[in-house]
Amino acid sequence: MSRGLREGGAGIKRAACIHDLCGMGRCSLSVALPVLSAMGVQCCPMPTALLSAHTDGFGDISFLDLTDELLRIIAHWRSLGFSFDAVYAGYLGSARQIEIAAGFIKEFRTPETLVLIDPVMGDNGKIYKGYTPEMCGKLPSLLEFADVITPNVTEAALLLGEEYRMPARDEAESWCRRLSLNGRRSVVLTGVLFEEGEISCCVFDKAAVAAVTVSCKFEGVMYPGTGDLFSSVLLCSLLRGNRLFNAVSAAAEFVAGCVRETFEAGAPVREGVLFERRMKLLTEL
Ligand code: PXL
Repeated sequence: MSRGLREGGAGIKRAACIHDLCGMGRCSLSVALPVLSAMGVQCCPMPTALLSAHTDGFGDISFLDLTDELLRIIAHWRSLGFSFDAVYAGYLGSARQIEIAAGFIKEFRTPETLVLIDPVMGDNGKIYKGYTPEMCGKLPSLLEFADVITPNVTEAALLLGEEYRMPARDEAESWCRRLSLNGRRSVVLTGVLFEEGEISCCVFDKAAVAAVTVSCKFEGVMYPGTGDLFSSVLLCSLLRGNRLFNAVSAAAEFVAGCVRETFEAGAPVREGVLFERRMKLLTEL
C-alpha cells in the first residue's frame, strides 16, 4: 500500500503523538487527545509509558515502560502504509525511545509533515524524576528532526549546556537563535519571566529569520502540564496554516485563560489546569 496523507481523512489532519499517559495531573496524552480533537486534528497516540500520575507531587507513582510496545505499534502502522500530517513528541520513557522516535520520524514523515518536538526534561531548574542523564544527552539527536521545538527555560539551559537561570530579553533571543541550529528549525522558548506580573514566550521563526516576544498576565503559580497544553494548541494552530507568531499568541492566550480560571478556583496545583470548561474556545481558534 502506498503511503498517503489523506486516506480516510476527509480533510482531517492526522498527528502521531509520542507522549506518555498519566492517570492524574492533566498532562501529556490526557491533554493532547482532547485538544487535538477539539481543534479538528486526529490524534494517533504512541504511548511511551503508563503512569498513575505525573512525576511532580504525587509521591510513589506507578510507571510502566512501553518501549517494546512502541516497536509493535510502528510495525503495524508500517504494514498499514500510514503517514502523518504531523509528528508531535513530548515526554519519552527511556533512552531507547529517543532512537525509536527518530527512526519513526525518518520513516513516516513526508515533505509536508510538520514535526513538533517538546523536549520534555524538567522545569523550574530541576530534571523530572526518572529522566536520566543518558536521556538528556541523547535528546538533541531526536531534536535534529524537528521543524519546531518548544523548550521551557530549564530545558533550553540543559540543551545549551548553560547553568539554569531566568534569561533577560537579549539572552533569551540568543538562546533561541543558538537552539535554531543556524535557522534550520523554529524555536519557542516558553515560561520566560521578563517583567513582574507577566509570562512570555520568546519565538524564533525560521521562516521569518526573526525573534519576537509574546507576553501574557502571570498569576505567579506554575501549573504542571501547561507546556503540553501550549504545544498541543500550537501544533493544531500551525496545522491550520497559521504563522508561528500568531499560533504562539493563540496558544499562550488559551493557556493563560486556563491558568486564570484554575488560580481563581483555588484548585490543587499538582492536578494541572482546569481546561475542560474552556475546550469550546478551541473550536474557534
Ligand atoms: O507535563 C510534562 C510531563 C509529562 N509527563 C510526565 C511528567 C511531566 C511533568 O512532570 O512527569 C510523566
